[in-house]
Amino acid sequence: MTRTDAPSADGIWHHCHLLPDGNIDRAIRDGALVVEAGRIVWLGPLAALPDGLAHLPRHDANGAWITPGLVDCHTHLVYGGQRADEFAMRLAGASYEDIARAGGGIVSTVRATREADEATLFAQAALRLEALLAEGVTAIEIKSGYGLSLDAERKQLRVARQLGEAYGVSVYTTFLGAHALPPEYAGRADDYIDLVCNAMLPALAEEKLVDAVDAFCEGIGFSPAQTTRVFDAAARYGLPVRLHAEQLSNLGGAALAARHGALSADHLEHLDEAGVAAMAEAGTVAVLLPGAYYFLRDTHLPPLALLRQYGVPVAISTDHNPGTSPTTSLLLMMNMACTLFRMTVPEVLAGVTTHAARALGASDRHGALAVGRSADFALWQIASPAELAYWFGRNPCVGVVRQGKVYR
Ligand code: DI6
Ligand code: FE
Repeated sequence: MTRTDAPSADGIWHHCHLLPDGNIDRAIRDGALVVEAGRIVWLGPLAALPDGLAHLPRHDANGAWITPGLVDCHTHLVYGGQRADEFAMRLAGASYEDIARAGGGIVSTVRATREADEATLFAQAALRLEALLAEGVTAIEIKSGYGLSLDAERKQLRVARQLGEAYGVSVYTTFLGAHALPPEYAGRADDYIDLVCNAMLPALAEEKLVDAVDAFCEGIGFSPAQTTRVFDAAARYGLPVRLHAEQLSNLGGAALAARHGALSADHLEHLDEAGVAAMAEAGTVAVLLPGAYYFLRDTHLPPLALLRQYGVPVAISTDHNPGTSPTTSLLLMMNMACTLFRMTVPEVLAGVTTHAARALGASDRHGALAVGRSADFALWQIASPAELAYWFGRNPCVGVVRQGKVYR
């Protein structure tokens, strides 16, 4: 259902339990949530509902738990084609790096993305987005990085904006021009970084298509020096930065990101203590991506104990992309963060709400139910919030409200 046909959520949501900020200790049993003009105007125990609001129409939540809409803070949702054959090659013995060096991997998705028109990209991404939205996602980050030319990056970012409009979901765009070296720049990575910094970013920022800037700092991606140039360019346009760091090796990317005041450093399987300390100091969120860890059959765990010890906020996301994490289930990522990364239920609940919102620089808009905010929430047929991390491959979401409209 797109935004134009969705009914209004205005009124009193009752016969429900509320989990206002993902923290089970602050749950409100037998609660009520009041929406007026698409915004939350009151929440609390039903018994305390102010008389002045009691006349509003009622929505019976049938005993559901209501949580803030989930936030998927790291995705590459818009691209052409898919890479199932590459998955088969990896199963037959080729490594992700082997495939990338042989011109497959990211670059094959770049070819398919360049060939697709906006309508095709929209239609393909919309199916994936619908799956995420059916699990209560109300805010999502979408990166470019499969175009790698000004026109093709623009096309991806425009489609990301169009998805936000059509579905009434809050889309945060990230320019990831420094994702991979396009074939026409083979052997000339610094020249490509010039293009990213001096042509692509200025144009796309001017067109208001960019909310944040990211890079892939890795042996098969870009060096710390090249990443620094991208971050300096982002600063010239007043744009926040994030970084794919320490996924396959440790290049000190997380500390580099922290020095630039990054919103987040993401992946982090090879993060060391110096990187953790730098992130804690800068307030940079650690975005962990169990889907990529699982799909690459990685065995090098991100340093959860150190992240806890230093108090670094940890977010969880799908990293939806065709190469390393073709999942459309944030709930499954919550379960996998528990089983694979040994995170706790309270940690993963925060990881898809408050901490994920912070990774987007949008803590004041997403990740919590609060008076004055846009009505973005999900209804779940569950007896305990732990069920959100418990089931895998089963979706207990029974209703979604996005931007004040009821979707299901
Ligand atoms: N890390 C990832 O996991 C994705 N991008 C990145 O920088 C993978 C992208 C792909 O293989 O298409
Ligand atoms: Fe990614």
